[in-house]
Amino acid sequence: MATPTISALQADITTLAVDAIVNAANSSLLGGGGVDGAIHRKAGPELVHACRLLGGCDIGDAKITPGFRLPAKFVIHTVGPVWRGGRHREPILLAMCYSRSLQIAADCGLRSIAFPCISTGIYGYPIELAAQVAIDAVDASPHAPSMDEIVFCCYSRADLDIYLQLLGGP
Ligand code: AR6
Repeated sequence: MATPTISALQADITTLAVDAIVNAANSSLLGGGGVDGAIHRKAGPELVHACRLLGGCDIGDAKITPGFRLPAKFVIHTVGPVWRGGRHREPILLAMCYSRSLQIAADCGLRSIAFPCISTGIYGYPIELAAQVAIDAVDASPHAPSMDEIVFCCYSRADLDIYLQLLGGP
């Protein structure tokens, strides 16, 4: 299988016309602030109706819905860990968010996926540590090779700079 293009960019993830965008949700899957709020606003009320049928989601797991009014065809909702100092399985749970999302995308035959910086906003995970976990999890995923394009979508320039440095970009 071909190697996917793995890149980082600065954007509002709700504008990306990829097969799936990933949502940094909470375990209720019924919406919230941050990127979750932005995704629900843009997708429209159909999204919360679809999420209600999913029965919530464990930390480190992921579930898929249509994208409704988003340019992305699907939303993969995952629940990152709350940062509690780093010794409460945060790295493994965060890595699971990326690997489970890729597994679901591959199972659904999707070819392009964009991730936000899961857990690094309201959940307080330090961005430098989270970005390394994210890159390592994607590299290690057996499902990554079935993708054409994997995007790390950063909301701030500072977050993008960290990804570009870790990815060895300019
Ligand atoms: N596009 C891309 N990234 C964004 C956008 C956007 N439109 N908006 C924010 N970000 P957060 P978490 C970035 O707080 O830490 C919600 O209430 C943001 O700058 O959205 O996983 C959920 O319901 C940061 O880099 O998610 C949960 O309760 C990243 O997205 C809780 O927040 C993640 O920040 C989840 O917290």
